[in-house]
Amino acid sequence: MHTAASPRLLPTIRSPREVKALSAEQLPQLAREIREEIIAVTAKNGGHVGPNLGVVELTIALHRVFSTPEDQLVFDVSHQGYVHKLLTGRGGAFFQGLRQTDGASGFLCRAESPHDSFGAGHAGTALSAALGMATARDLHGSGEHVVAVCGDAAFTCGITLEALNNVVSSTKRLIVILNDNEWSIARNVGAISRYLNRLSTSPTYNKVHHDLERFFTSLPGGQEMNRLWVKWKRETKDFFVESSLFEKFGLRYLGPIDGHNLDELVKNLEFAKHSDTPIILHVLTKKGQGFDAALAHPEKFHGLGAFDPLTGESKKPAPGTPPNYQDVFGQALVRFAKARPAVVGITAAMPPGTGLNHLAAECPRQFFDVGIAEEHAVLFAAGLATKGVRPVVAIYSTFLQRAVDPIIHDVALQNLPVTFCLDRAGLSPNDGPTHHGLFDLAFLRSVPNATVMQPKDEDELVDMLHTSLHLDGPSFLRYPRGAGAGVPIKAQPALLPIGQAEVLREGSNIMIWALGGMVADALRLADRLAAEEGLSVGVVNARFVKPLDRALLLSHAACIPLLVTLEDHVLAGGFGSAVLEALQDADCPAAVERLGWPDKFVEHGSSVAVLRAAHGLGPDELHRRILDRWRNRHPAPVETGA
Ligand SMILES: Cc1ncc(C[n+]2csc(CCOP(=O)(O)OP(=O)(O)O)c2C)c(N)n1
Repeated sequence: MHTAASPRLLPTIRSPREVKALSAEQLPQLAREIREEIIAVTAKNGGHVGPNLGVVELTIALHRVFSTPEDQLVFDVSHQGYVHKLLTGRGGAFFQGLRQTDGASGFLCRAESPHDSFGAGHAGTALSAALGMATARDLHGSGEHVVAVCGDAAFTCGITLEALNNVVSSTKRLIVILNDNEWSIARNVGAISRYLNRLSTSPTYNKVHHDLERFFTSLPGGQEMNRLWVKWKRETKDFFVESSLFEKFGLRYLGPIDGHNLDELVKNLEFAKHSDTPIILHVLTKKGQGFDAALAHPEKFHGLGAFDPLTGESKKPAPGTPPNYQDVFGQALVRFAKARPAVVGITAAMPPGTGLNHLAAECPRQFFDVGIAEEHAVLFAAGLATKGVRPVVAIYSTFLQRAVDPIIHDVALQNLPVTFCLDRAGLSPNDGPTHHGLFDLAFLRSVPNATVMQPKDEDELVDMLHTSLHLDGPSFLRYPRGAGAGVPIKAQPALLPIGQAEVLREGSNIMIWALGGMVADALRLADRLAAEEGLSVGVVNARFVKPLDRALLLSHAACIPLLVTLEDHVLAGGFGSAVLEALQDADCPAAVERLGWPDKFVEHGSSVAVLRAAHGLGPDELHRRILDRWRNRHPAPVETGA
């Protein structure tokens, strides 16, 4: 805690210049204040607590040694960028509004600050982007430094390895920080993770290399001696000590480095800054450092909602809150997997987020966590499916964007029975554009053999999962983040007729074809339009985007003056587009009002309701838009005098 004798430092930091001006003795106090601020703000707003508490010293050291925005720091995922924000003029009220409307984004964002050289939210992008920047710098002949900060789980991403394969052929100057805390969201998995663990616990490896390099470069003419030493090391290959994997890719390796020791970090970064070959610094950090609750529960504190800043206890949901879609899905999958051993679940590093943690706990042999490797997850499922296994691949809508090619080329083309469960379809409001799931229909609708569906509630989700496990080809279920509608789950799931919509309410003036959770909105809109305007408004639960219930659609188009489509997806290529195409193909000139997300990236915001209202999809805006369209076509009769 700060005292009268030590005034707070954080409020005085308006740019990295002030970080550089502090004395080394003041830095631990700055680190303490940053941690206090991060805990206070995330306790209120939720966020990525553990990853940020783990990089406090690393980020301070980066800003001591490098000078943004001239130098570029590229953070992988960038969920660990809060410290960087606090040191680059985004503290105070802006940071206190983290992940809220008009507050700081939870990720780096080029539009937010010139210090954010690259925006992100998906994993594994930093090394490729940084390599592009370093190569552009070389082409321009400018001298800035480019530093990629990658977590250990980023190295489970194929893209990171593809970038690594290209480093030495692209540039001589690139600094890579491997921020190794042994955790992805869950514990990191796979052979690379085990390798890093061996590397960081080996007492002989690179301490020797590192000390010698530092010794050489401290001597007059030492750079040349160091160059010869590095050359000799390369030529003798593994003669002296085991050479690291990274050296085989042509990067100089330094480490392991204590990621909470500011002095050690600064010295190593200074050394890296002058390296004449690409270099990787293996920095060991602890997720949640400085907060006991987060240290004790790294998985929970990777990213979470509001919590008690003293105990770390999560705020309890209001009594009566229905279970989350992810848990309903996860528990239903356990039931199906127990009844049918061929059913397996696959996650790309998101066991709790997808609800597959239930399967992991109850049927571990039928559960696979493949790391942050969505493309591999889909191809792996395709291979399993060729041999009679029934894979269920659970990937958030936004992360499935990574796997479009294997969906088309490896699953759909070969018509393999793989079920895809796309959680977070719709908004992820506090996270923002990197995490909203608003594009999946546009890329799935065009895939031959695909069945694409969205349930109106959690009971129908279980029906759809059950139905998908009886299909001969690929199927895709999309459902939103958060709590279900609160309906009971039937003891026996229903097998849904493929391509058949459900008429929930008949109407003669307007028919709203709604998809997923929007069905509940449609029912409320129908009530209000009836009560306030005297209109007869029907509601259809579309259920299937592909195949669409064309017969029902055409029968409505033939006799109902206005059709409305309502979806939690961008309008371009979405459900409403499918409706228009079907009508056009049948030469049916129906009036259709399409309601969905506009053709722009939707920002982060305090809640779904706030963002919906801002983009014309709040209850009042929807009511007005439907009414405007109705009145456009049916103007009120002009009153004439006597
Ligand atoms: C393509 C993609 N898949 C999944 C995620 C979800 N995700 C966010 S952070 C994270 C783990 C990152 O671990 P690491 O890179 O080691 O960083 P740390 O959080 O441990 O600092 C995952 C899986 C993502 N952001 N992007």
